[in-house]
Amino acid sequence: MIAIIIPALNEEEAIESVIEGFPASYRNHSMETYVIDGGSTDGTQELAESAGAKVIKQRRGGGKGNGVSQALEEIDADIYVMIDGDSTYDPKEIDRLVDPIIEGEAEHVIGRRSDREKGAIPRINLVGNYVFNLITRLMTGKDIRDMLSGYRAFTRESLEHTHFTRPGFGIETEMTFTALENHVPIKEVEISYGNRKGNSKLHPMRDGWRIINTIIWSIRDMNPLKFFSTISLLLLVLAAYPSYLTIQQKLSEGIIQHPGTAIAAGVLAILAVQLFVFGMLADQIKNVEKRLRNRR
Ligand SMILES: Nc1nc2c(ncn2[C@@H]2O[C@H](COP(=O)(O)OP(=O)(O)OP(=O)(O)O)[C@@H](O)[C@H]2O)c(=O)[nH]1
Ligand SMILES: [Mg+2]
Repeated sequence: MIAIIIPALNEEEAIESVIEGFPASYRNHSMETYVIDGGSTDGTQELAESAGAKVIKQRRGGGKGNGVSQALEEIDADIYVMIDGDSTYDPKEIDRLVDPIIEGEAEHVIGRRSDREKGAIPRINLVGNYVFNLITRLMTGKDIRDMLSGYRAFTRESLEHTHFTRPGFGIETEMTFTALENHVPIKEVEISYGNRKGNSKLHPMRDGWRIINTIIWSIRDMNPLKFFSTISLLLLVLAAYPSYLTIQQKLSEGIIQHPGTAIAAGVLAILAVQLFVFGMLADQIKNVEKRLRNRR
């Protein structure tokens, strides 16, 4: 069974067209559409039901992330497809996401929004997206171009060992990173993206900050050594200049005239070494965790 999961909060202008856009079955798989409703006060719930979806009421806190994780716990399916309820993604492109799974090419497929209608993603979000994807590529070495995309498909098996904790718009980041961390075969496919109907629930600053947080903690959990040694390296670079000044003074004048500079250099260097050692320790803890998990 393929379960379509649509998180929705006050999407009465768009919800029907999203639900009705999906076929009743796909390549011998039956399909069921679920709307996880975050407490809509407009006609979203009634319209979703009359369009043929099952409506699940979000019990757990607010935010898209809480809604999606509740839905994943309550719905049992072989393949899950997640799509926004604002009519920005095209249900007809479901084949692009699900085919790689059915054909055994991937277990987590992200729709890369490459064919975009003008203005569909505001400029500030485009800049944010670019930076977030760049950091992710640098830190994971994987060719991820649209990790924040809300249109994706994944298998039930790929969710093993996952437990989503991000309440709001960090959920996509968390999904991408947990898939990478658990070595789930991941693939991006090109999809189209249009202007939304109704009002946005995304606050670029607040949600951008949450996404940065999710990225930072995901990288720490996934690769603690890389995380801590990157910070350690930055501190060493910062320590280089005061160290240079101190050595130069000592060589040219025989005494250190500005002890403050020397202390700053020393503190930064010690911090750098400590963080590196801390990273090694965290890496070992991570290895123990992995071994325990594999034994289970
Ligand atoms: N269940 C649930 N769904 C939510 C909640 N907040 C937002 N959503 C839904 O999550 C989906 C994505 O939210 P959007 O507001 O479209 O966010 P976005 O796609 O990043 O931004 P724009 O489309 O550019 O406005 C939409 O279908 C929303 O209705 C919530 O608290 N609970
Ligand atoms: Mg949207």
